[in-house]
Amino acid sequence: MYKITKLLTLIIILFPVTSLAEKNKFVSFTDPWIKLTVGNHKVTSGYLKIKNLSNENLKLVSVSSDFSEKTEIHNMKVIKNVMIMDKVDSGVLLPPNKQMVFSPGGLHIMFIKLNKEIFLHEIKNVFFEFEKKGTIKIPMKVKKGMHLKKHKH
Ligand SMILES: [Cu+2]
Repeated sequence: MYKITKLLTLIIILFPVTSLAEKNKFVSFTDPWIKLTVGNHKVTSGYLKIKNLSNENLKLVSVSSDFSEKTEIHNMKVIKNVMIMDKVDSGVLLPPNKQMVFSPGGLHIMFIKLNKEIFLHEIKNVFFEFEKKGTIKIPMKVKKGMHLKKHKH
């Protein structure tokens, strides 16, 4: 009996995130992927397209994962002909029916201090938190990335 109670507690704790992810109708996600790390780099980035399917403004406030110590939303900007990364602290606003594109050379998800090795074609769960809407779990696939010139880490 004790074991069953424990299991039920676990199910109740895990349920909110997964149920929201499966029943989510306010956003759609296209081609979510994570760049395969080179050598023993402890930092990598993730990309995808997120479309707002609702008729109200959405705001992506944070992203998290269980394979990195920190996960941040970054943007690239050019200063004196050199592309640098800029942390986005205020979240990303997504108007109705619009799409936000996370792509190499632009907006991206930064996984910092990886706590385990990631492998090619592996699927990693990443959690996207939307203001007033909650958190959605997105499976992201590990792929080989193209090398970008002038990309400073
Ligand atoms: Cu970055």
